[in-house]
Amino acid sequence: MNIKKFIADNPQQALMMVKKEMGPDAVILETRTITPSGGHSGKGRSKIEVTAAIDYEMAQGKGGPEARQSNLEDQVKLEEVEVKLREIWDSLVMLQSRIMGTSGTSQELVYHNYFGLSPSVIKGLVPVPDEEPAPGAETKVVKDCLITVLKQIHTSAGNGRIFSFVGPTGVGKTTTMAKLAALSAVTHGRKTALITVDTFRIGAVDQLKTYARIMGLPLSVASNSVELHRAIRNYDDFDFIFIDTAGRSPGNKNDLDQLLTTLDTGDPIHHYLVLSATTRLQDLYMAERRFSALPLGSYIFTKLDETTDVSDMLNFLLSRRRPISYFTTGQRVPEDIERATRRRVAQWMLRRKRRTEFRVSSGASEHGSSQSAQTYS
Ligand SMILES: Nc1nc2c(ncn2[C@@H]2O[C@H](COP(=O)(O)OP(=O)(O)OP(=O)(O)O)[C@@H](O)[C@H]2O)c(=O)[nH]1
Ligand SMILES: [Mg+2]
Repeated sequence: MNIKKFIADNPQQALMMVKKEMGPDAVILETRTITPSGGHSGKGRSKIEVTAAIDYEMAQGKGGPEARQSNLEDQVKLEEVEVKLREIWDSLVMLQSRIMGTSGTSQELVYHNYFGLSPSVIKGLVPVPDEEPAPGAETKVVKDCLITVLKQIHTSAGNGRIFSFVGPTGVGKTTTMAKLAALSAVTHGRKTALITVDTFRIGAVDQLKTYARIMGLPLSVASNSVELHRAIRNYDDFDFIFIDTAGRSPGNKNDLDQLLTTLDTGDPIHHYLVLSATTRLQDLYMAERRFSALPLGSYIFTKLDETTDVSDMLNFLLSRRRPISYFTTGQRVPEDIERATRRRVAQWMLRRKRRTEFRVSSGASEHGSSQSAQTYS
C-alpha cells in the first residue's frame, strides 16, 4: 500500500493530481480543508488536502478499471459537497459574528436568536461552558441558557406596608394599584387604604373614587408632600397603603421634579416603577433614569397580554439589579395580575418562539405575603 498527501486549490485539481501520480486505482482516504492562519475570517484562500492510497496488489486483481475509476470520482464528489457545506456553515458563523459582535458560540446564538438578548447583556451573563453541542443536544443547550438567564432575574413582591406606583403616562399605574388593592382587601381581608396624588389629570380622582367605592376602601387626595404625609399618618393602623401618582413623561423634567418633591415625605414608601412590556428598550432605560431620582424599590411590568416578544423587558431586567414584583396581563380588575416568578419569565421567554418543551405554570398570590421559593423547570 502506498499512501500520499496532495494539496490543491479545489477538489477537481486534487483528483487530477491523484490520478496523474497514482493512477486510476487510487482511493481517497481523507479530505480536509486547510484554513489559512487567522481562522475562517483570515484573508487567504482555503486549500484542500487529499490523502490517497493505492494497493498495487488489489489494483492488479479484482474490479475493472472503470469501476475503480467511478468509485474514486464518487468519493471526490461527496467530498466536494462536504467542502461546500463547510463553507456555507463558516459563512453563517461569520455573518452571525458580525451581527452580534461576538464569536457566535452555540450559547450566544441561543441567547440572541431564541431569547432576543442584546450582545452587551449576553456578555454580562455568567458564562456557561462553551462546547459544541453533540448532535441532538440542542434542546439541552437551550435549557441551560434558559436557566442561566433565569438565575439572573430577581423577583420580590416588595417590602413594607406603604407602596407607591410611579411611571410614564398610561402604563397602567392606577389599574395595577386597583388590582393589588382588591387582592389585598377583598381577597385576603387586609385593612387597605388608597391615596392619590394625581390631582393633575382630569378624571383621575374620579377613576380612583370609583374603584374605592366598589371595593369599600377609604381614599384620600393629597396635592403636596405635607398632605401626603398627613394622609399616611391617618392610616397608621392599616395593613397596606397604596399611593397612586400622576403619569409623568420621562422627558418632562419639571413635572417629574414636582412629583418627586410630593413623594418625599420621609415615610418608608416602597416605590414601584410601573413600565409597559410594549415599551422599547431605550425608552425603558430613559424612564428608569428619570424616575430613579426616587429610591425605587422594584418594577412592575404591565400589558404582557399586548406583546408576544418580551425581549426588551428581558434585556432591561438583565441589565438592572432591582427585582421585578408583578406582571399584569389585561384590563380586568383584579384578575389580570400575577406575582413575578422565574417560572413565569421562562414562559414569556419561550413563548417568543412558541416552544413547548418547557412546561411552566403561573399564579397570582397575595400582595405583601412572604416570598415563596422561586423554582423553575
Ligand atoms: N391590555 C392591557 N391594558 C391595561 C393593562 N393595565 C392597564 N391597562 C389599560 O391601560 C389604560 C391606562 O391605564 P391606567 O391605569 O389609567 O394607566 P395610568 O398609568 O394610571 O395612566 P395615567 O395616570 O394617565 O398616567 C387603561 O385602558 C387600562 O385598562 C394590562 O395589563 N393590559
Ligand atoms: Mg393613573
